[in-house]
Amino acid sequence: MKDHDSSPLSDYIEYPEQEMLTRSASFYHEIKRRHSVRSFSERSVAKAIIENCIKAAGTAPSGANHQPWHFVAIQNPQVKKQIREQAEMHERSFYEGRAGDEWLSALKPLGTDADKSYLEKAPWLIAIFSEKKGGITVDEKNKNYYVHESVGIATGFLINALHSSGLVTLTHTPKPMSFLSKVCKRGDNDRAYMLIIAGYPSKNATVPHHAKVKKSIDEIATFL
Ligand code: IYR
Repeated sequence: MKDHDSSPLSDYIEYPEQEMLTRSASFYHEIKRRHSVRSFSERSVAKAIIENCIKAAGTAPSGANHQPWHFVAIQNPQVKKQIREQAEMHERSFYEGRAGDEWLSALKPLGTDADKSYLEKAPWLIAIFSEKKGGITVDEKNKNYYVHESVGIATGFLINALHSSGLVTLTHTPKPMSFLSKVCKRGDNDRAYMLIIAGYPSKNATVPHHAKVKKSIDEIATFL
């Protein structure tokens, strides 16, 4: 490799192969218990837990390590109300026809509709923004690379961290989502990427059967 500043990979842990097998299997069993939940309890969740999960998301790999993301964690009821109102306005027009028949029939087995009461009920909404320009420090305005891919990976880390902490989540992408920039007071450089709803499930939370159908390893992977 070309000359560059570096330090030894001192925090890598090598496990015996048998342990790798059990660790990989137990990770699979843990993550298999993650479900998108649409019915939340109002029970509060400590800010420190959300902070740790966002810190975990912030360790994700990104193009040139520019970390082209920003997370706005919302627990303020007024802000949540604004988000719910705007989201429901867009969702109503989506479900009343804008989505089109094919999309609406794909959603039918999930039972979703324009009611987004969970946006006020859940203790935390985390709005994720992608940043077109940036750099290795927040005050830079250089080009960012692979922004969508990078923010997608960080979002995956965040969902995994929240699940591992013992919370349930929902990924929500109201369409259009641009109102989030305004509500969250983000500037022109930030584009709303996704909204994650996080908290405890309500007592009567359910999982649609459709959501439990996962493709088999043979269907999703090829080994050469
Ligand atoms: N944003 C809408 C619709 C929706 C779209 C997809 I693709 C989903 O997987 C789930 C819902 C909503 O939140 O209801």
